[in-house]
Amino acid sequence: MDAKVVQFSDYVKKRKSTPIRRLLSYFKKLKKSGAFTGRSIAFLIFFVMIACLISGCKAPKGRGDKLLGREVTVGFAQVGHESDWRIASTNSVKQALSEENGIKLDFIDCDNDTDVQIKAVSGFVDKKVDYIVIDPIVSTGWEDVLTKAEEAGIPVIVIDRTIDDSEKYVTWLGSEFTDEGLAAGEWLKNYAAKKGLREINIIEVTGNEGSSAENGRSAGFHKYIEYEAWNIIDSRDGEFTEEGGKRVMDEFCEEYKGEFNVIVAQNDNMAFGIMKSLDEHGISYGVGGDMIIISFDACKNGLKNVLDGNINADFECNPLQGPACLKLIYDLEKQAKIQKETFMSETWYAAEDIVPEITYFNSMGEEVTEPIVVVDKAAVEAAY
Ligand code: GZL
Repeated sequence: MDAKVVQFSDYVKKRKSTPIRRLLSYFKKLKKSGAFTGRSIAFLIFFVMIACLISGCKAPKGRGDKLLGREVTVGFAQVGHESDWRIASTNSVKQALSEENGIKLDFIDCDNDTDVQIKAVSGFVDKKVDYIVIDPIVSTGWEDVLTKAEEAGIPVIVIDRTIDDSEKYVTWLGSEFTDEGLAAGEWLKNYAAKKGLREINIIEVTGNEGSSAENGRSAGFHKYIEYEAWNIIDSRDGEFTEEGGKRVMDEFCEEYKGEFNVIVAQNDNMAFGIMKSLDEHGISYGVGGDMIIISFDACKNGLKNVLDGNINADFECNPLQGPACLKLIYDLEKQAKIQKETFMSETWYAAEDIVPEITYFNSMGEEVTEPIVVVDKAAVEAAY
């Protein structure tokens, strides 16, 4: 799916005239007919306005009222604010689900706390919002609160991470995380062959345990560890944060220094913390370094590090889901048929042109060939 930023108005024809415009043109015709003087028409307009105010007719607040015919309230329970990816995701949704587009957004940052997130969703049901959007911190524990939403007749849209223990949501929009892990494995296999690396000894720093992003990236990459008989020395949870990446890499440097030559960071912010730790431990990394670093997300600062040769490869996960989420709400308002799943498009990046493309079997069992894009200044500029 193309992640270009689209405005809500792309989906609706602008109205040619409004009730107010029609009323004013009627008064102009009255004046022209000579039936009423200008002063009496002014009085007439005044009384119509008073009548309108008394009858409580609501002047539309934003364009959205006109576009949707009503103001739609949406509760959004976001994972937190742990990474550049997350900030970009929040901004994309807030920009799309805006008053301008006819949406009243009730946003809750759940700060990576699963209890807070369940309570937030339950609270949205109590508030009788029109729609609920969830980016689930973890993929389980959702049946009860989704049943409550279903019984209240409130459609739930899941974005980014998946819910794996309940079907009580209308649609999911996000990335195929397993493919990200598989693509990283296939890239490393080709890169190691081209570099003549005999030994692959891996340290893995994962994201939030139990999140579908962590589950998918681990499942995909570990297929290659198995196929290629690579050696994985250890794997620990860095919670998708820079501090978490630094903490885990400090531990690994103490426990395994000299035993590993590949580091897999399941997002860029952990890679930033990992690089800080390697610097402190005097360990070189990236292009020409002792450590190969593979990362995920491909945020702007991540791609800057690829361009600078600090990160060898970065597998994009696209956070710009706001416009597509707005489109889903628009379609639901129109009772249009919607897909149960919508996938974002993503790009695979590298610092060097040693592996121009990769061919592998994706999570659907299809053999795919995908380009590896060498990062340049333009790619960094265009990144989220
Ligand atoms: C992936 C998303 C992950 C990102 C991290 O879709 O849920 O969470 O990879 C973010 O940067 O914290």
